[in-house]
Amino acid sequence: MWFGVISIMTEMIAQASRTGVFGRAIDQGILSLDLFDPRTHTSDRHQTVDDRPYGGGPGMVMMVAPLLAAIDEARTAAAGRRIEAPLIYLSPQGEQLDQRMVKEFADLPGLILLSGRYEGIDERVVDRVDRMVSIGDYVLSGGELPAMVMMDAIARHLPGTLGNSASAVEESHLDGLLDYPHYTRPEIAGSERVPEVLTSGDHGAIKRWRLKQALRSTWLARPDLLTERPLSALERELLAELFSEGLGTNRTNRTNRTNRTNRTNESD
Ligand code: 4FV
Repeated sequence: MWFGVISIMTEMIAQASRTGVFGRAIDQGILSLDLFDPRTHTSDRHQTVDDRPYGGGPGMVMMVAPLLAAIDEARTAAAGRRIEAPLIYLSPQGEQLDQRMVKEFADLPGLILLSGRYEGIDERVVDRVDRMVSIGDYVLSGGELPAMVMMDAIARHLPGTLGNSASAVEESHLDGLLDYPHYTRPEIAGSERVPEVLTSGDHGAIKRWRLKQALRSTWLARPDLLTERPLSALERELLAELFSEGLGTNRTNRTNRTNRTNRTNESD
């Protein structure tokens, strides 16, 4: 998969793309990244890419010409690779990014990500993008972090990116649910012992326990995720078990940590 990122802070993206899962995926040739800086499409010695907003008001707005030139450069690069790469503008006005959208993008040959700065970009450029995506209802100082969030999430779905494909498979099984709790050595920390099932070697029981815990934390912290996701027979059975074990009663204090303590002594 190919990513073309348009940004006046290309170093930020370059730095992040040299580390972690994403950096390894580039080294392994699973994905490639090109950066396009609108400043390289300016003719004044200050390489001006922003100007004051028409109608007044605070801050600056990114200008049309340098952005359109950078977009053309990115589209030419995509054409050179014979791939269709939709142009995505990262903006709080966009569709909310979620796992479903991430998987949709991961099936594409490439994406062009437009990262704005200042108050935003001239609306005549917004009119030319294929899609707007938001990573959340808050205002950041630039679109670079959202672009990196998106690329990191997508990269995890590309075959070969995650060390062992098992985690990708498992990640897909628990799709739409919150994660189950993780434990590692030592087996006993202070007075807290790792749930016995996890040291039982019984992989069927471990898989069942983990699904049950994922359902439990999803019910407690994000019940909305359960309403929009079809439940398998096993998942319905496990939820019934959880309710019979009192899950429903402590819905009031969904996320306060105290009710996590009775996790371990739950029947496995
Ligand atoms: C953002 C978000 C975001 C708005 C003005 C960049 C900033 C500044 N992008 N999800 N939330 N963008 O806050 O995607 O130019």
